[in-house]
Amino acid sequence: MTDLTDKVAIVTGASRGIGRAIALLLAMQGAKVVCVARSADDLLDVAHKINGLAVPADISDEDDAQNIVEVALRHYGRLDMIICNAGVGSFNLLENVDSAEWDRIFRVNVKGTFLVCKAAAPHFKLQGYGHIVGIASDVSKRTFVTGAAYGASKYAQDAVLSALRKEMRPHGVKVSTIYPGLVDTYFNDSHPGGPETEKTHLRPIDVAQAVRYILEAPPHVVVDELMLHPLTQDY
Ligand code: NJP
Repeated sequence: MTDLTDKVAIVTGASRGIGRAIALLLAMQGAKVVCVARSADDLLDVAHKINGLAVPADISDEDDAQNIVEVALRHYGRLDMIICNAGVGSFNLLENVDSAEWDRIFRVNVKGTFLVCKAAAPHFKLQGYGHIVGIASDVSKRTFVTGAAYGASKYAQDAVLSALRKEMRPHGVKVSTIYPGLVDTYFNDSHPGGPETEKTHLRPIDVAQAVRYILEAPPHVVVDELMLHPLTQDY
């Protein structure tokens, strides 16, 4: 088993939803967490709770992405893992998808994941270990009506992570991808915690527990992919 005590983890999208739950759970295991999101206020709140570091940043900006890794290394002197969780989405029939909205979704989900991985890869390679966990989606592997833009971005994000897994394995670096079904978060302007989502959605902590399981795997084991759904979800 890999002990997370004093390991340094970057969590993107840590200000709310799944990323927040991951940051809190990793900190409970003794990890030092670098919390990333654009909105400083929510981020500071999470970082304060876990005595972690808040780094307000837009992952789709290359300078920001490089800076996240540099700040983590400068502040803690090491970097062990990155959870590429930040993502956005909206759902519309293809003919109604605004091209600016298409660009926004791809900029965060695909380019953002690419840029954060690009910033971390040389460091992980050099040290000969490291772990990147990407939060993709069950719709990285299936299509649905109104899902052309979001689904395409999640297929592309999955391809980025899958290629990187093959590039990094010879260097001792793990890349894992999680594919959750519906999760009760603020995603696409949702309001979590309603009585109707209790049975229909996973909780953010369910995904965080999957991240913990993957990170705690023994050094010789890599969990390539992990899919989880609420039991009631039809897919
Ligand atoms: O969404 P939400 P989730 N740079 O909206 C941040 C995937 N997923 O937790 O920047 C940096 O509660 C944002 O903060 P802010 C989904 O695709 C979800 O559900 O201030 N950070 C916030 O902290 C995504 O990859 C479901 O707006 C950026 C966080 O991201 C991941 O789960 C199902 C950013 C989003 O929190 C987490 O989403 C599924 C940027 N450019 C996959 N843009 C689901 N909820 O049902 C956003 O299969 N953030």
